[in-house]
Amino acid sequence: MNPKKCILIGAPIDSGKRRRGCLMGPDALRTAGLVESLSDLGHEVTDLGNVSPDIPALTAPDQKLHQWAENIGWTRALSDASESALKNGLPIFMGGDHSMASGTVRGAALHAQSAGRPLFVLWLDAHSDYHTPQTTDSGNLHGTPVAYFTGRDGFDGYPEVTAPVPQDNICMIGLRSVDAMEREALQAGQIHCHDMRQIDETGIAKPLAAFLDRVAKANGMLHVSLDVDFLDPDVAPAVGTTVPGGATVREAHLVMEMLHDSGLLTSLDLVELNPFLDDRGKTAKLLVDLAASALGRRVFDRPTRSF
Ligand code: 4U7
Ligand code: MN
Ligand code: MN
Ligand code: MN
Repeated sequence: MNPKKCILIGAPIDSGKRRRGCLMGPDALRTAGLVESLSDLGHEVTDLGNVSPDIPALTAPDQKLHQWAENIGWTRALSDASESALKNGLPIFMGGDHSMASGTVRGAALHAQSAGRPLFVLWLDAHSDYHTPQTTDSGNLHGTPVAYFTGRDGFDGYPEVTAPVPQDNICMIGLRSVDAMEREALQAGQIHCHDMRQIDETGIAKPLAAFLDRVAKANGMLHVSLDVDFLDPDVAPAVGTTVPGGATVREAHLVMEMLHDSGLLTSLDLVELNPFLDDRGKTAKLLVDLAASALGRRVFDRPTRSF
């Protein structure tokens, strides 16, 4: 075991969409035992408490955009928190809806840039979150973080993206709800997209192993953003945007176990948990177990002997 300094940061952001409840996510993850589960593995764990943003006095460029100023405030605050936590350890951001990744990834990219290393992003999600403020129909900004941190246009008023994540450094796994405008942009670009059909056909290990190989060869840093709706709603009901046909419990654990074995993980988001919709804490507990797998929980050391 290689003990890490895990830095837990609460991000009770609820402004990325209209349905409320993600603000309770950090406390649900605490209640489900995130600190204890990671300490039990031998890590040094610090909970820094919740970030609280300054909200600028700004109006949205378009009325459809929900809570534009709040999202900008959160992006700035979480970017700063991410950049500074990465100097001291492995930040784990407890969300909060997915608009928080605009901040966490921006900060990680700035840190990587000053460390002289490339940043890679693993996006585990039913959705690609690749809308710009112009292409979104819902106006919900939790559908836009990937467009923001790759440097797409339309985010005037947001902190400038001086270290955009190169599209080729991003791998999305779990996709099964991609809007027409997102698909068009993804198909014209370089982001590695693996939909659930491909996971059915090849298994989840294959595309992940190929991506991790690339991260290792580039001496990259690796930010992982885990959206609850990556998982099948039967096993993870506590999310507003359920899409049937998601990852199984074992597929998700295998991803986390492979991340641990790779030694490449440098920051992690746990996002979109809406405890208001949970079933006796089962989704919160699953997220805690997944984080534990990513930080080294295992049944046996591999390879196991044959019985
Ligand atoms: B999440 C959606 F239309 N694409 O833009 C949109 F399907 O962070 C969903 O992945 C976005 O949960 C989902 O509103 C954002 C919709
Ligand atoms: Mn998402
Ligand atoms: Mn999603
Ligand atoms: Mn690929």
